[in-house]
Amino acid sequence: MVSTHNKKLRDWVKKMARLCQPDNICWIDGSDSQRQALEKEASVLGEIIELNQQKLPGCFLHRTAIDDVARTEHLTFICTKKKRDAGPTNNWMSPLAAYKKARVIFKGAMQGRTMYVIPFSMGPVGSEFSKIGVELTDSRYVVLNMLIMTRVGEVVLRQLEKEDGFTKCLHSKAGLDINKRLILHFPEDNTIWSVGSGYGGNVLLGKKCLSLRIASYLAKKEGWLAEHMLIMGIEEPNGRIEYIAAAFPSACGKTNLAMLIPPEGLKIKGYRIWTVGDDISWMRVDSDGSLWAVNPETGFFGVAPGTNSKTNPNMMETIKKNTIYTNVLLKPDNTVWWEGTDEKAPDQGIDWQGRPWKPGLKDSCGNPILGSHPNSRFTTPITNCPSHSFRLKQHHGVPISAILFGGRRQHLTPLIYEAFNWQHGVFIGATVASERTAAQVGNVGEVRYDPMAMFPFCGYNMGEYFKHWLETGRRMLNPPKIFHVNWFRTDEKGNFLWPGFTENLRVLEWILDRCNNKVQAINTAIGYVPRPQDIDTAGIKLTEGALEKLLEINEEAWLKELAGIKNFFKQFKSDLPKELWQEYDSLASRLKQALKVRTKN
Ligand code: OXD
Ligand code: MN
Repeated sequence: MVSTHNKKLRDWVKKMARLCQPDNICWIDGSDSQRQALEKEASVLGEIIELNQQKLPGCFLHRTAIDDVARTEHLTFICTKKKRDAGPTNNWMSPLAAYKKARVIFKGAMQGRTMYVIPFSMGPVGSEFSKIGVELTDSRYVVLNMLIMTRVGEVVLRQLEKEDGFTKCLHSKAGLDINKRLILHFPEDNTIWSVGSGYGGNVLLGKKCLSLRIASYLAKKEGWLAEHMLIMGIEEPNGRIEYIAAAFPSACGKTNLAMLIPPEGLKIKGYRIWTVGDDISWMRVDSDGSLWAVNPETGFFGVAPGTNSKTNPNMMETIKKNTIYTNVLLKPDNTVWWEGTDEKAPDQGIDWQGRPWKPGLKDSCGNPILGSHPNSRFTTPITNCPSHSFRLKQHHGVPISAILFGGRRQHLTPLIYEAFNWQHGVFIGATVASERTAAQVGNVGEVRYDPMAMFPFCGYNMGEYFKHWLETGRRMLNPPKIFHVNWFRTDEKGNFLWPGFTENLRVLEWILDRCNNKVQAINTAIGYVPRPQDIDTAGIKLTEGALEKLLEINEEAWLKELAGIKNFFKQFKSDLPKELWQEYDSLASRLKQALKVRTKN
């Protein structure tokens, strides 16, 4: 029986129980026995399906409602007293209106159900980096996922007795009705309310809601950074490990990059990758004047389709056990399949909607019916990953040598370029743009600005967020160098110019060489670009002239891009730091100058 002396916590649980009226309250202690009992219960009730335990030990399948398969950004709100504090990029509601609206939906929503109390720590328990949350939920699926993604249970309650505050997270599936779905963040109250959804990104409240939206607000207040970034260590041939953090909008290959296996051509040099995290990085300036980072999570919530032993062999290994699959195809032998995995499609199966499926099925409009949803997922422990870092538990995190920003762009941005300095790097981060993918509701393929890949995740005014980045740079003696990468540039026929995946290590190698002042670069209008000969291409076949094309800068196209940037920036009005307009003007004049020189020649 779990208990706590924390009166604030006990009172809050009672108050929320009065609102939601569950039949029972069950405290999650983090033990294997309790988890196993919940797995059994959820299986009996049909909430999860136990998979083939010989082939996939400890693995289960879950299906969400068909209109509940991705984060619903249009139903996600930042609720601050002043609208300006949420900024122009967030949906806003006043706290009063939001609580009132949600309270009606939460009222009695847990009748006939159990309310689970999940005390969790984002980051190693007791570390200076870490934050504690408590999630109340009526979903066993949420409990089982949180047990993978966060540190849960007694140990957190004991820590909470030494600490003051925690993030109050309330979730109910309620009727899983999209018309009564709300994902509400109250940064001023350190509170999250999520109702009407069962999709991970909306309901695993430690993840996007706490670790990014609420944490970014706390980070601004307390002087650190909460970012949508992977963290990886690259062990160099001399045995030294350099850590980088990288921000990419959803589904740009962040997870694949975080755990890549060095390609054949580079293996001979002795590189090795250490995975610290694939999604979120909390970073602090330490007394050595450098930036240090921890991954607050303990698991991956990865996208299944397209994951295979070419794109991500380490992940294929990771998800063989203790994994919860969501919305993938169920095969007759009780294992799972998704589009773009290694094996060819089974002759038959049950699709993500629970219907009989076979390859080649078409809907009434003639479109293929997929076996798994394009945003189907797996939740899996990071320690299953063969490349997981031995520093995951360190309270101090890892020192960051380089920060990468990236987007999915068919044209314009070169394979890699480097910022002139921190301020220029913040401008590069603030102007990241990417083509939309299936991880978000909306039109796939549409280009949108996604500063620092935080557009959907910044819990306050992004103008203030940019200021915070600039200020953080000023506090560092050894700021990480900042780079921008684009793995997705295509030729005129739409073919990718760069092989990507494991081969991206060739670009990381150049980045490390730049961090260690080992290699020169070309000074261009947009930043430092590699000399083609400095990217090691041993063992890959690029088409004739591909590398030059990948590194090409088209000043005219960039000048057109500036118009889009201007419009994007204008929405922040006086909240946009003047330094970013300075960078904008400098870039414009460098581009015009370069264009003049080019046309003269
Ligand atoms: C995610 C996302 O689920 O960024 O990680 O959408
Ligand atoms: Mn993400």
